[in-house]
Amino acid sequence: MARKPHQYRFSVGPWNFSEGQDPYGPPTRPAQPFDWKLEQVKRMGFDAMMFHDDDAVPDLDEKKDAQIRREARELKKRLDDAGLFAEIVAPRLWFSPKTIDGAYTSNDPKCRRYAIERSLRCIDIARALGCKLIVLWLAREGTYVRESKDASRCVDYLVQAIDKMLAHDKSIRIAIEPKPNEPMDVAYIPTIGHALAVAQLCSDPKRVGALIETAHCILAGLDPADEIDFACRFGKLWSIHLNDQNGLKFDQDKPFGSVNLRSAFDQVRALERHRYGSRGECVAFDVHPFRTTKVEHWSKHLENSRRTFLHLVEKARSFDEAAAKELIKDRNYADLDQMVLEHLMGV
Ligand code: XUL
Ligand code: MN
Repeated sequence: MARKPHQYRFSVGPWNFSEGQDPYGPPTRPAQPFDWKLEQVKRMGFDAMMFHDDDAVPDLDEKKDAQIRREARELKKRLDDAGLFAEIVAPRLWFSPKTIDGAYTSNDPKCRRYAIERSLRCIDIARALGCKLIVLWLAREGTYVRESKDASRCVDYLVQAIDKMLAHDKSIRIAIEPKPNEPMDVAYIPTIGHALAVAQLCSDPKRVGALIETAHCILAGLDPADEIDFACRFGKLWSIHLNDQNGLKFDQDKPFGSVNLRSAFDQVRALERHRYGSRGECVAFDVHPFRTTKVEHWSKHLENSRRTFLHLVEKARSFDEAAAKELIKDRNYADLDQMVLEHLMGV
């Protein structure tokens, strides 16, 4: 019997309304306050927002715990009033002078301690926001100079940090967002396989899973749809950042499907196969406006990514699985290949 199709919920981060600066030039759009972003998210009809800890409580390193909690509770109220919820909170462990040589894996014990303390405060913020999912993008855990660190010891540092977080709040789950490079030359957790292997060493492996980002998989030379299938097979895909990436260069965060529509279809098909979203998971688009984007088109990349996604959900649901099965039985992959192309072209 066919299963009832489920609805998706969509999430977006304040950083997805970026201003267009790059390493070679200044912003091309004027910075907007958080309330403007909240208004956009509401207007677009998204369901949730993602936060870095300091998106929720700016300059939190300068603030006392009570003030941090108070500001987080005020934000929760604004989200409630807007009919939104916080999907994830992620510690920003790449900005402080204390994370120049890495956060959890810094060679300096004082800096490692800072990274852990900051992560525990991030969990306190998540708690005040009513959010149970902490995301770890391990931006600076890796090397520029191979001989500067011991990669095996760094696994222990990562596990120790995650264990402290798990012990701090028994109700949270942690989703590791792998990325193979940028800002580091070589990162310690480049793929979902690495993330899930680290999860197994933690004190409560059931509470450590993954967040997959399309562009990060492509940068690792991997197929994002296969990464999704792999994580889902372990029941470990707890959030997703759909976007696109044109080959091996800087992290582009292009609109979903903008480079490779077929790969986008395969990613949606993998999500559908595993009923991603039916257990409360959100679909997020970690996309940025092109630098050329005018102020009046500022949210287009998000709305367009969702449009493409929803069209591809229809394409996945209307794909002739029985015909595909016959072709597979006959090892006629040539016609299977063409069938996919014609389905996407609508011919
Ligand atoms: C970096 C990236 C981050 C994380 C959140 O490439 O994707 O925005 O998603 O920290
Ligand atoms: Mn991301």
